[in-house]
Amino acid sequence: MTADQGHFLALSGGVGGAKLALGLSQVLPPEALSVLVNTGDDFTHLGLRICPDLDSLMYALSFRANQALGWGQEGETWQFLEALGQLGGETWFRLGDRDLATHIQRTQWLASGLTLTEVTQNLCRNLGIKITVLPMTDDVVATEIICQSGDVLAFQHYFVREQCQPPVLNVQFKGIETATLNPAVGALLDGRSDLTAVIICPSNPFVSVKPILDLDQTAERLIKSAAPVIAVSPIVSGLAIKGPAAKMMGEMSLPTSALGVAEYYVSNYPGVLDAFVIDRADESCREAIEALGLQVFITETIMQSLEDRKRLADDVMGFCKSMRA
Ligand code: FO1
Repeated sequence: MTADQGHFLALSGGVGGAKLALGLSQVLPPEALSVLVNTGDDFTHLGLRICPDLDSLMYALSFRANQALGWGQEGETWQFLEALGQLGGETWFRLGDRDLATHIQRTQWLASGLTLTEVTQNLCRNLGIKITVLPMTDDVVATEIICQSGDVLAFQHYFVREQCQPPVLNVQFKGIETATLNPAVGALLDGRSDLTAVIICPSNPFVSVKPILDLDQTAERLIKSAAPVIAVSPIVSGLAIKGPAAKMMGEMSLPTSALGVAEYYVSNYPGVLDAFVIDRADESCREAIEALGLQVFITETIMQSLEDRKRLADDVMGFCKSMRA
């Protein structure tokens, strides 16, 4: 892609989103890509401000991500955690020695008065990341799980400490009513720059993408923006989502198929999406998704290697070119 192709904004959360964001960072010049990241999973633990989706993305972009775990850093050691356990500290949320440096440095910069955006810029610069990584807001938005028992759990307490065991009634994003969308993104979406397209990465539509779309009129800004919006399905029907997320989505009768995700976006955010990317395994859903008014693109969407990430990113660039203006 040449430098005159304008600017791309990717919306991302979790590991799936980070994979495509890495691919995009490899096929676009750094000044052509910004990634807007969910911060609803963030929480304060042991006095440290933890931002899992920002960290998954930064570690992916700087080739430090722990591929096996899906979070934290490659080649991690656990001396701190072991010592903490011996002192009777909480070890359910596993903090590796390298990962711990991120949380300590971020917490220190926040305490000195920097915004989360400024902290993220500093961390990215020191990690050698050249694209723009933006927290969705500098305010605090906390994803909370409302259990069928009536208990309300912080996301990490539900997802990691309780391992998604408590049956879920609903999810709420505390603070979202008053939080402000990152101003840098407001400029991109409100037409004050050459935004070519918005790419919704293959992240959990409910837990990772919904907080971003619900924040400060972001969905409305996307509709008003001239830039087309394309989403990559996070679910390949052939590979139903595994583990705790599947249980949670099942309990909330949320979609666990590519078609279901398309229906979720169109019914909850009418007018936001222009196109939807599905895997070849879901080719049979093409007509049903087109009937929702979406342009459908089909390719390999499963990303295991760096080559896969780059290829999908390249395909998405091609799709952006051919999307109806
Ligand atoms: N996920 C786990 O399942 N167990 C953990 O012990 C764990 C620790 C952890 C530490 C730092 C970090 O940035 C992420 C961590 N995660 C852990 C993953 C995290 O809960 C999820 O990646 C996101 O919240 C889901 O988007």
